[in-house]
Amino acid sequence: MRLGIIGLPNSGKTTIFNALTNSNLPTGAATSGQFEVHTAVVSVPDERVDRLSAMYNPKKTIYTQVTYVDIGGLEKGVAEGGLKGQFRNELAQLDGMVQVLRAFADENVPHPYGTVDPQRDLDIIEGEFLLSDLVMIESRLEKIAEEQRRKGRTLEKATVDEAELLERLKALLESDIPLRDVDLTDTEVKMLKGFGLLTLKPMLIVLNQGDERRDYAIVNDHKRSNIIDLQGKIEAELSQLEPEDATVFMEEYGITELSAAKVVRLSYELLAYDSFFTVGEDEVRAWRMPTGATAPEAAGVIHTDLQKGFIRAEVFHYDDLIELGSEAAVKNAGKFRLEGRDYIVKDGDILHIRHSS
Ligand SMILES: Nc1nc2c(ncn2[C@@H]2O[C@H](COP(=O)(O)OP(=O)(O)OP(=O)(O)O)[C@@H](O)[C@H]2O)c(=O)[nH]1
Ligand SMILES: [Mg+2]
Repeated sequence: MRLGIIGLPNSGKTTIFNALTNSNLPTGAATSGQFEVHTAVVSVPDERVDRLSAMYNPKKTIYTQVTYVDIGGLEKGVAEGGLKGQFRNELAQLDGMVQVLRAFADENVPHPYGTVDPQRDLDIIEGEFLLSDLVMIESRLEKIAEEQRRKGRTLEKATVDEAELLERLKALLESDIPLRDVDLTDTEVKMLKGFGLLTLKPMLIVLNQGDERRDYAIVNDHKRSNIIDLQGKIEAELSQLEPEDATVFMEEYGITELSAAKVVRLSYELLAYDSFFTVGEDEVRAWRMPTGATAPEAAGVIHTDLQKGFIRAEVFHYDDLIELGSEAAVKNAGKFRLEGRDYIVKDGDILHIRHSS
C-alpha cells in the first residue's frame, strides 16, 4: 500500500516524511522543486495488536504496513497539457495521498507564493489535480471518438459504457468536483482503474504547523478526506531521539502526544481497509484485507495455499476477547465459532484457518 506525501515546494514534505518514517533525509533548499522520490515502510500503530501481544506474549508481534513516498516536484502549472511521464506515474500508482500544507512562518524558508496561506495552497493543488484528471479523461474520450470514426460502425458495449461514465465524470470535474466525492459502483471503479485519476484518491491533509500553532479554518468538505495538524519540524527532530530523551523534550514543548503516529493511523483508515488478526505463542499479527472479504479471501491474504486448501475458519472477535478476558471464556460464552466459505470477515476478527495441505 503506497501513500504519497505531496505538496508545494518548501511545504515540509521531506520533514514530515522523516517524522512519519523515522528517516533522516536532508531537507531544505538543496532539493527544492525537483522531481525526487524517497520511500520508507512504516508499521501502522494499532492498540488492539498491543493488547493482543500483551495477552499472548508471542515471540513476534507484527503490525500491518504502509509505504510512504516523498514526492517532490509538484507546482502550480504542472498539470497543464498533462503531467509529465515519471511524475504522473508516481502519482498514479498511489493508493492515497498525504498533502502537506505549509502553516509555519519562517522568513528563511521562501514560500513559492510569498505568503503563508494554506487554504490558497490547497486550492492550487486541487486545481492542478482536477485539471490533470480532466486532461486524462478528455484524451481518452478523443481516442474513443477517433475509433468510432475509423471503424465507422457502432462500438462495443464496454466502450460505450466507458464513454458514458467518462462524460459524466468530465462534467463533474469541470464544475470543480473532485472524483473522491462521487459514489461509484464496483464496476465503475474497475473501469477507471487504469487511469490513475488523482482526484479519486483518498487524501489526508496535514497542516504543517511551526513552533507556535495557529488556527486556520481550512475548508475541505470532501468525502474520503480528513485533516490533521502536525508540528513537522519538531516531530521530525523527536523521531531521531532516544525515547527517554524524547519524553524530556516533549515535556519542555508541552507536547502530550505525538501526531506522527496519528497521521499514520488516519491515513491508513482513509484507505478503507479492515484488519483481522492471527494470534498464538509464536506470533501475533495484524493483516490487512479489503472491507467485505470472505473467509477464504482473508485466508489468501496470509498465504495463497490457505485460500486454496480452505476448509473452515475458527473465528472469535477481539472485542469479545477483551470483554471476557480469555479465549476459554470466549468459548464458554459460545462466541467462538466455526465459519465456512461464505463468512464475511469483520474488522477485528481473530482467525485461525483450517486447511488441507
Ligand atoms: N520553522 C519551521 N521550518 C520548517 C518546518 N517544517 C519544515 N521546515 C523547514 O522548511 C524547509 C523545507 O522543508 P522540506 O521538508 O525540505 O520541504 P519540502 O516540501 O520537502 O521541500 P521540497 O522537497 O524542496 O519541495 C526546511 O528548511 C525545513 O527545515 C516547521 O514546522 N517549522
Ligand atoms: Mg523535499
